[in-house]
Amino acid sequence: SPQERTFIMIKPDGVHRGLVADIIKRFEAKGYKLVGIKVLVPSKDLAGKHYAEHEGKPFYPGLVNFLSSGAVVAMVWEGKEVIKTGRTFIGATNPLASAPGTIRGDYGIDVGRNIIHGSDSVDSAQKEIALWFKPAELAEYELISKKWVYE
Ligand code: DAT
Ligand code: MG
Repeated sequence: SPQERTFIMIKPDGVHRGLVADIIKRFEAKGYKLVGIKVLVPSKDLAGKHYAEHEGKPFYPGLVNFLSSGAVVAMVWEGKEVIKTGRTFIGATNPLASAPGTIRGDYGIDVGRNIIHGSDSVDSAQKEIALWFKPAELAEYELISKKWVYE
């Protein structure tokens, strides 16, 4: 769809390493619109729900513990193909396999410290946005730059 939304989250390692501004800058500079943002320490319950698709895998408990171990920056970004572009910005799950220029490729080494999460489909984006944000926390507005980004 022309104006889809994705859920992007800077994990505790990304916050501690001071990468928040760099990550936001990439989405902002591309032309995408920020419609929701907040900083929080996720509960284990919230972290577990977020990663429910991985329940039962050996890395799941550590993953949930890690996500709830510190502050995260949860965001919703909007724009044309933002789900796919967000995943491209982020890079491969394993930072050592991520191309330079991607967020994980530029800043990460171990898979359990891969800095950032991004929705991987329209379906997961809808579920994740609903899990992390109330509708009233998402801003409805039009960027003045819209006509200079889209033709
Ligand atoms: P992604 O975050 O690229 O969507 P995913 O959904 O497959 O990757 O996994 C979610 C997170 O779980 C991932 O960001 C890091 C962790 N993870 C995935 N595979 C792992 C593995 N083999 N060992 C340890 N952690 C892993
Ligand atoms: Mg995933």
